[in-house]
Amino acid sequence: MARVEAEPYEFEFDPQTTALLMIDFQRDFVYPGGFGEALGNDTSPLLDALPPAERVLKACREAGVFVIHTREGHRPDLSDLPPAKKIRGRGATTIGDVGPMGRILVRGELGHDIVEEVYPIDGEPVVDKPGKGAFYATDLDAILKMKGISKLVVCGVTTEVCVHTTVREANDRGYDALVLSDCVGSYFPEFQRVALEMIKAQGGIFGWVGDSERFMAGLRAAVGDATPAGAAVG
Ligand code: TIU
Repeated sequence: MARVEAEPYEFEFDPQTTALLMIDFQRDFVYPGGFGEALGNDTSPLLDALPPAERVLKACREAGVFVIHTREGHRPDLSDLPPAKKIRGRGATTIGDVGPMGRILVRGELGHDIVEEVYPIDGEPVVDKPGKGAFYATDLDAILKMKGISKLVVCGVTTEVCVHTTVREANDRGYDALVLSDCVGSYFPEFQRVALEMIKAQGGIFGWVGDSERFMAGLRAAVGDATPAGAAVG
């Protein structure tokens, strides 16, 4: 059993029944030219979450922790895009329109795909989701159940939107989630702070908050430092 210092209290997990959930690290959110910028945001704060998330991803791969990625986006014919989502914001450029990285938030386009720093490797499922939450209209719950997963460690963007929605959905389905504060990013510093406060308030009303260093220290203590890079444990 691994133990991680976290708030509101220690997060305990068995690496064999825990998944690392990498939420929506897509060019459309992280880089200029995508959906994030089309909504009027400066995307640069999201880049700060990438280096620690990359370190956590590497540590989990080396420890044999199951890794799963998500992407928010829609079918090229936009048949799964609610009209309300298409027109929300009254922007000049909206989902499905052509941007500098292809059609915005459309599956198969460059901007929709995951940034290279945390790109999935073989054996790591990628869940394509039409909504903010990763459980809505996806097979994420089925995959986690098949793998016997009961705990989630969460990285991704953005903190108060897709990360929050997914952690709330996970909580209602009986999963324990640890959100790593330096591995999640928001366009708004105030939302980043408050979103993390909300998760851990009221005794951890829908999860735990830790950080990459404390998580990796707990993981190392549980699986040992001797694990050769790339080797699966157990
Ligand atoms: N706009 C914003 O903050 N986020 C999203 O639209 N999607 C995700 O958070 N992935």
